[in-house]
Amino acid sequence: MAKSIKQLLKDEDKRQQETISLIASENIAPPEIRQAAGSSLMNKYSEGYPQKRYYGGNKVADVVEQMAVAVGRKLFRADHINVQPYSGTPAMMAIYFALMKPGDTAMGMSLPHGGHLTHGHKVNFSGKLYKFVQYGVDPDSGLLNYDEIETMAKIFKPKVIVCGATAYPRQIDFQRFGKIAKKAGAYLVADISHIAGLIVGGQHPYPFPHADVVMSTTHKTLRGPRGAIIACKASLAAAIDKAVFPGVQGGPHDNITAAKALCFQNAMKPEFKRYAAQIVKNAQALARALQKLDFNLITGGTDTHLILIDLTNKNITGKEAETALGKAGIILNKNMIPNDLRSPFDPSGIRLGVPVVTSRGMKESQMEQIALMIAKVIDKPKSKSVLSAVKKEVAACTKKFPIK
Ligand code: DSN
Repeated sequence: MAKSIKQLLKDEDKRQQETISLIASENIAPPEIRQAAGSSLMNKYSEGYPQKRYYGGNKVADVVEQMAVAVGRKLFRADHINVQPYSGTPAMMAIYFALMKPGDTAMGMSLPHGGHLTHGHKVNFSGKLYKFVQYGVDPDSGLLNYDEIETMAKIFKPKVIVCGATAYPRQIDFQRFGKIAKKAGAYLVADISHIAGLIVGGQHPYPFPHADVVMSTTHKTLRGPRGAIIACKASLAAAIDKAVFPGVQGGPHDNITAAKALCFQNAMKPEFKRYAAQIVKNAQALARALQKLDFNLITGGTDTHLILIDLTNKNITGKEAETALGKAGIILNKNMIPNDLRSPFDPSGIRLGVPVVTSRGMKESQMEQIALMIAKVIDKPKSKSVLSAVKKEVAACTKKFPIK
C-alpha cells in the first residue's frame, strides 16, 4: 500500500536529519518561520496591497504585510520593496514586465557559466519573450570579465542588464555593473537570491545604490520561507507593484508574508551577522580542504557560500559523483562548469554550498571531515564498503548537529 502523506512528511524529516545537504540553494528555516508558513494566514485572500484590497477581513494581513515591507526596506537598504512575489521566477517576470516590452534586448549571465534560467536562457520565458544576449566568465580564470561585459553592453545597447548568479563562487562587483549599465543607458537588475544572507550579514557589498532593481528569493542564505522580494528605486515603485499584482500574480500568500517578516527581523539581529560570517568561513575551510585533496575548484576558491568543482581530473562525471555521494548520505548537485563540453544532464562538475550545514551549527573542523568523506567516495564511487563506511560517518556527524 502507498504510504500516507503524513508518513512521507516524517520520512522527509528523517532524510533531512540523517543526511548532509550541501545544496548551495537550500537552507533550514527556523521553527518560528515554518510555523508562520503553516499558520491560518494560509486561508486568507488579500489581492491588492495594504488598505487597497479586493477582499474584506484583511485587518491582520495588512499589518503583517506593512511590517514585512518596513523591515525589508531597511534590511535591503531600498527605497521601496514588494514582498508579494511567490518565488524567484515570477519575481523576475514581474521585473521584466515592468522594465521592458516583449522583443526588447537584455543582457544576462548564461546558465552554463553560472547564471539562472530567468537570465535569458532560451528554454525559459525570458529567452523566448526578450532578445537576451548572454555573457559568461573568462575561460581561464572562471571570473567575470567586466571589460568584456562593458564592450557587449556598448554593442548591444540592452534595456536591462541582469547581474547575479547561481553558481559563481566569487563576489559580484555591483559598482562596476552599475557603471556599465549607466554608460549603456540600461537598467541594472541584481538577482541576489544566492547571496542575500551574505549581503545583509555584512559579508558581501550591497547592490544598492548601483542597481535599479534588486530581486531575491528568501529561502537561500537568508534562511527564510520559500518566496521572493523585489526591491527598487523610488522611481520604479509603481511600475514594479503593478507588474507583480495584477500583472503576474493573484492573491499574495499572506502566511509566507508573515514568515518573510520574521526572516527579515531575524536577519537584522547581531547573531545573523555571526551566522553569515560562519558561512563564509565554512565555505573557505571546505574549499581549502578539498584543494589539499587535489580537487580542482573553479576560480581557485570561494568568497561566498558556494564552491564549484571541475571533476575532470578525478575521472568521474558530475552525475556519477552526485549519485555516489547521495548513496553515502551527502546530498549535492551536479553542475555545468564554464565551457563544459558535457551535457547538462551529466556535466563535468558539482556545486557545493554550506548554508544548511552552517545552520546546523557545523564549523571549520566538520568542513575538513566532510571534504575527506567526499574524497573517499569520489575515489571509489562503486565500492559498497566505502559508501557504507562514509554513510556511517555521515550518520554520526548529523546526530551531533540535529536540525532544530
Ligand atoms: N534552483 C536554484 C539554485 O539551485 O540555484 C536557483 O533557482
